[in-house]
Amino acid sequence: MTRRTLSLIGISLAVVGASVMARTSPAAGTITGTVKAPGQTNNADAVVYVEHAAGPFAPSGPIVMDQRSMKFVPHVLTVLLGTTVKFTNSDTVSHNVFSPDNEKYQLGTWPPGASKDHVFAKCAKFPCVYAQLCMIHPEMEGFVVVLQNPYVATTDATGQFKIEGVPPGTYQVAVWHPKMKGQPKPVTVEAGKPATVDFTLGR
Ligand SMILES: [Cu+2]
Repeated sequence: MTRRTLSLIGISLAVVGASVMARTSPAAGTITGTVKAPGQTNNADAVVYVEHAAGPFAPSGPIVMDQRSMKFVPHVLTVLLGTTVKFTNSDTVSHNVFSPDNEKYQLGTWPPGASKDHVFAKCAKFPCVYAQLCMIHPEMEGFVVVLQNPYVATTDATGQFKIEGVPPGTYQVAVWHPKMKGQPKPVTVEAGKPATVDFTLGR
């Protein structure tokens, strides 16, 4: 093998090395914390999200929102803009799916075991929140929250959340709740480290 061939091999190995580096990217961080929702039954269903992050982001899906035991499951579903949501019916009665919010939709009524897809393709100002209702059962209510990026988590009953895979940077982190409000806060994420932020919601 000539010296020239060897040096070419060296260059291609360096290029392969660089592309592997690019794919693994700098280590991502996490954002964790707690949301308190005073006066509510518990601290669940608060959506904590990064307001804006550099994209583009490709939605994966479809993501299921079920109607089960006369409830929308999950009660709060967060999706990236462009996501297809599959509305399923796991009950023994027919259900309907509609939303009175934003551009509105009425998907119709279907029997147990059937489903219908809907693409959340528009959002003028994030987050776009769609109250998810059923015309047959007025007590049923859920929410679809459409976001600009995938860096989001929903609190459990204790109010804890964990947003994973966030690239290093400084972000505005905001919170949405079905009944209460909170102020966004700046959070700096460092590679491989957990950043923390807490919220106490008000009226
Ligand atoms: Cu129903």
